[in-house]
Amino acid sequence: MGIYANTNAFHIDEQNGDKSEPEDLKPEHWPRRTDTTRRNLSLKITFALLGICILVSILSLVLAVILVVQMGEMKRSDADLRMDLSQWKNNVTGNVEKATSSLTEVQAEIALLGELTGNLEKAIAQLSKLQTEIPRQRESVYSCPEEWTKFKLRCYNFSSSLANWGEAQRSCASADAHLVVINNAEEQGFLIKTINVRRWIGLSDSASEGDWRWVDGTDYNSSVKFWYEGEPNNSNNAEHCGEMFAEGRWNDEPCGNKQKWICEKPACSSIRSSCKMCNEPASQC
Ligand code: 2F8
Ligand code: CA
Repeated sequence: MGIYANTNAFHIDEQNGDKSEPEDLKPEHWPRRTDTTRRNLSLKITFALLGICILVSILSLVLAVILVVQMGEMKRSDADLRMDLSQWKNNVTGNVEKATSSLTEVQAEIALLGELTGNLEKAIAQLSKLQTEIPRQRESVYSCPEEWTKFKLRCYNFSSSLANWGEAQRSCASADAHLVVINNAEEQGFLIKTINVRRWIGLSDSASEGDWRWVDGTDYNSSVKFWYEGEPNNSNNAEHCGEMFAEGRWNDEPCGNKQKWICEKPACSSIRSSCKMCNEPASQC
């Protein structure tokens, strides 16, 4: 301001036509004027520097505060992260331990299951054996009286005397039996192997010609038949009783003929009481 003021003063003087220099610009005043200017400049620079220093200090302080705050936050975040990591580690460790424990349990269960499967297989094998053994054992506990032959669970008697069909049937009945009733091929096979002469069997159509009936009520129509070829032929309209030829097949024959016969009755169990069925004394059941 002082410099410009002085310059203005110089111009004013010039306008006024006064060509003389201002007093303070005269050489004798030069040193004094330079010192002031310098002092002013120094002061300005000093103030400027001071301002800059203050500004820098404030900025530094602000930056320091920000840094401190941020470091604090970072420290907190770091602590939080460490805590989270620690918890996560604990969780993972816990889960791994649980999984390991579960795996061990499952492995033990698998081993047990394997053992049980083995035992079950053994039991099934034993059961299978028993299934084949039971019928044999069951059959072994059934027995027949003397002079009777056992086949499956039945007893058979092959007479040595001769009689007509009616007498033969009554003879069987006196021994709690009946003339043989043939129910299947196995039984037929057994009889064929046993006999060597013709014998009466428990079949007749005495009540009505052609209406064949088994003595125990077994249904004739639905059961197996082993008639000889061309039989029954009711030869001479006089054949109403069934016989078994020596070779095994059946024939109708006059009921009055005298010949051997076959009786049949159930076998008796030595375990379960079948006295009524077998009609034997209790002591023998
Ligand atoms: O004993 C009667 C019997 O005689 C013959 O068989 C041996 C007859 N067979 C034929 O005629 C083919 C039976 O029908 C008859 O019952
Ligand atoms: Ca005949």
